[in-house]
Amino acid sequence: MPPLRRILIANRGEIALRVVRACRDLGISPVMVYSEADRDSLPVRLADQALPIGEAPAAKSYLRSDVIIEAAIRAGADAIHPGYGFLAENAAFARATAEAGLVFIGPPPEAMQAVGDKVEARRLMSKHGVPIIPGLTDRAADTTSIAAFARQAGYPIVLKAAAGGGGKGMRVVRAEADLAGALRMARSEAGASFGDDGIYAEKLLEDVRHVEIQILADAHGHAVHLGERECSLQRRHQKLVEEAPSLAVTPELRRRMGDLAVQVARVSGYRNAGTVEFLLDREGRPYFMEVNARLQVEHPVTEMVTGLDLVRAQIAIAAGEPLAIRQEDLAPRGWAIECRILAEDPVHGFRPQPGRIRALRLPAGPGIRVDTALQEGDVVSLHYDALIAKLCAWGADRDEAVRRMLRALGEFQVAGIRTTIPFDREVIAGEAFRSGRFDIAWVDSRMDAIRARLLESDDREAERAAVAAAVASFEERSRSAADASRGATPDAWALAGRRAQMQGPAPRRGWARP
Ligand code: MV4
Repeated sequence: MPPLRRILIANRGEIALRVVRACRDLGISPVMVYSEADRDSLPVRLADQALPIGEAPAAKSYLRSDVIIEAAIRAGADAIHPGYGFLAENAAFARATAEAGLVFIGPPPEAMQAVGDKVEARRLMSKHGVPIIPGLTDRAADTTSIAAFARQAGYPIVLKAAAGGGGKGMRVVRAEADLAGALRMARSEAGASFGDDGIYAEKLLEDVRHVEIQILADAHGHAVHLGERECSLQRRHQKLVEEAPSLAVTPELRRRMGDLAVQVARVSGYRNAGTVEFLLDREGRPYFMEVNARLQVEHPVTEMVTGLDLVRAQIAIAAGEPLAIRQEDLAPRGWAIECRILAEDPVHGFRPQPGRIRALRLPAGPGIRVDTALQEGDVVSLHYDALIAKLCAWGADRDEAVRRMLRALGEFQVAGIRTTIPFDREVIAGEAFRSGRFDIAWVDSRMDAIRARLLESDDREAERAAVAAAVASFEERSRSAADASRGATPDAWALAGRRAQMQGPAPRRGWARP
């Protein structure tokens, strides 16, 4: 297969920029598509070509597969990279891309479908010796089979959508009396969300961590795993902090889970980059949960501890190149942590913070990587995901990664909207994160305490800002009075410079340092 020369990127924001950069590094020409809201965005500016595909709502732009494929043909692209979200795990889009004579940079549609149906996937994995969460391997016709399973396994159980994933349509049932109602609700929710109301049941696992394994599989039957990512720190299925490796994973467990993940890839006919999600119980037993058939948001932490470029690997695999990596050469080096920076206000229930970025200072320096498409003046729109940046810190060990992350969070300033940066500071500096004693329920269980601490530092910052503003205004007035008596007319720049010399930048709400 010939190498790829031009790639259309069917996405936006930081991940579109990530793929533009990978293309540049490979000497491939990047082509962007963009909605009306993203015309002036950084990935659009940095691409060789950019084609408009519609209005801001995703349904009128980034989800229009026919328009995007047409744009790819018109631009002379030979492949499409879907990023994550939008059309990334849409088997019909992958198929239509191939039918248009273009390479889809992702798994084959058949593999997507094999892992997309959770019940089919459970049956397949169970057949091949991959441990699954105890539960049904058939869709439930009514409450009978579920009730029988629950009586034998004990409550609580959880109802899940066969077509689901990522926590959508999940329902915990704590007693048989609640089963019929919960099943009805789960069914209608699944039907409305996925157009498929199939439901099955599992035993509810508690005190568990979410640990996932990154895999790469080429078109020549060779697959490797790149170790794990710890993703337990999340809120309502939105991951907030990820790290690689995981404190809960020993080298033996890494080998074991890695082998399982490679086995999952093999039996499902998987190709390209993918992630196998596990729940890990306190005894260190992994349970297969699902496969994410795409590049993931948190892929940079794996890149930092392996030294690999995952987007480059995706492109090479899609071009038919054999994987040039041997499993025995792979081991995590050092430690990497990612904080997802969201345009949400952590003090007020993570409510969305749309608006214009008035000023931006990005952290940098040793061990720091920032993935963002944000530029000063950009508008964060309610039409899209709240993820505005990913801040990653690498260290030779976990302590160094933590210290660098705290340093970088202190450097990071976004003016104009509130972000989750203060929340990240609380979590990373906290005892639970330092000691590694957290599970998937930790953020929810500690949210009240975290919010109280954020409010406290918010108040302190507001107080400081008010005092500093009063001092600055007083200084300015006495200064201009003195200048006026000498016949000088100080302009705004001179005033600002003088103020900066005396006390640093004018403090503003939302510009707090730790
Ligand atoms: C579970 C579970 C406990 N027991 N299944 C949430 C996302 C989807 N992938 C499956 N999820 C869960 N399935 C059983 N049998 C707990 C979760 C879960 C979860 C899993 C990973 C990361 C965060 C989570 C948050 C809440 C619930």
